[in-house]
Amino acid sequence: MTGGRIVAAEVLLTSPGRNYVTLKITTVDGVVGWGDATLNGRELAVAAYLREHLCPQLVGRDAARIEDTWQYLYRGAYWRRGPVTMTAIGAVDLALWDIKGKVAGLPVYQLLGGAVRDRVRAYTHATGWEVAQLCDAVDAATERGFSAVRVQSGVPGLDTVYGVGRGPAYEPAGRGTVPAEEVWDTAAYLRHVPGALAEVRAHTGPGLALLHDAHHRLTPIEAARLGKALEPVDLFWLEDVTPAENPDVLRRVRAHTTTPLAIGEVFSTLWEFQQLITEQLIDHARAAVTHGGGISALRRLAALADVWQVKVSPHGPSDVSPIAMAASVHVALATPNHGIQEYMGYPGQVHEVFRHAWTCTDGHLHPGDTPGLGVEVDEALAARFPYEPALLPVARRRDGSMTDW
Ligand code: GCO
Ligand code: MG
Repeated sequence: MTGGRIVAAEVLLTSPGRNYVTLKITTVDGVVGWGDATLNGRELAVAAYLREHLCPQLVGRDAARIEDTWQYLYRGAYWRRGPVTMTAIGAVDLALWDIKGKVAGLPVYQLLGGAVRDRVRAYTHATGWEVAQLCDAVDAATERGFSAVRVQSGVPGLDTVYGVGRGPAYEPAGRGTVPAEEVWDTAAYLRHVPGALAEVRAHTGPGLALLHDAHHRLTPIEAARLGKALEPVDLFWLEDVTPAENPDVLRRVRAHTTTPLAIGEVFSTLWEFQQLITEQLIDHARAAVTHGGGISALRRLAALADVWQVKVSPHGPSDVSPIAMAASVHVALATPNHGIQEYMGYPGQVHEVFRHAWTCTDGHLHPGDTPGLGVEVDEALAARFPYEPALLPVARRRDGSMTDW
């Protein structure tokens, strides 16, 4: 049995604490595959892309032909690449791997060649407006068993800072149809962050892996300066130092600092990574499994990255659904040059709507041994949490001009 023809492809929207878009593919044999199609703040664009354009093409296709379907949808779009297209293709790819695993009676990592490690190292987030609070949050993470923690601190004079929440958990997307506006001041950030992170390092001692996300906000020379200033902190990585559009600028950053760099959560295809990898401008490729075109695409990225000693360390905030998290962890378990998996955790009843076999214990993830991806969606429960518009914030400089959030 190979899985048979696809007889239905449907899109579900649910919001158990935050919005998720889910693709459900059913075969003639009654096998169901699940894919994550969530693109934070632009959910309905992907839902429409799937419903209007891809689902009708999927019905009647052979569910077993994963790579052929990927090529068909990618090349067939003509208007290829881009986050909406690639998230939709990624969702289809995940659902088809889920079906293949269920038909074979094997977890997806076995189909990818089997485990190359016993468990997948994860990092989680710690945030604090004040350094003391941040150190407490780091301690809370290490008490949960994490050996790697992303640290984001408040900046004096700014009321809102990327990555730092007002409540117990940080969730950037805000409800409503108009985005929240934040004020950003790079000079204040650069004055404060090296000292704040040095205090965190003094608090933790040398062993703990510390990560920091600059969230696309710096110019090349500012990024170089920050990387250099952070060298004594011994970061595991400094993430998204410059905006994603121009990879060439990373050459300047690299010329000035040995702080490891991680980039790629907003990338959609292998080609956006090509120069960063082949010129060794980054140390970690941060693709998200769905946003980057699925398991099939992430494996291609890992193969290219391996040649250049770059690690693949996928994106894993709360907007990467438990289905995509499962897919990411299956790939991680079976991929030699996997680096680390981000695990932010999930709000609300996400774990009940998406019942998952993957586990996060002692700072490590494991996909479990359930056939397929190992996630089943409780559709009745999902229906009790209807989609509500939510958007990521936008950012302005102190003079009111727009900048990168
Ligand atoms: C990360 C990311 C996220 C993004 C979010 C946007 O490294 O986890 O930067 O926090 O901001 O995924 O939707
Ligand atoms: Mg990031």
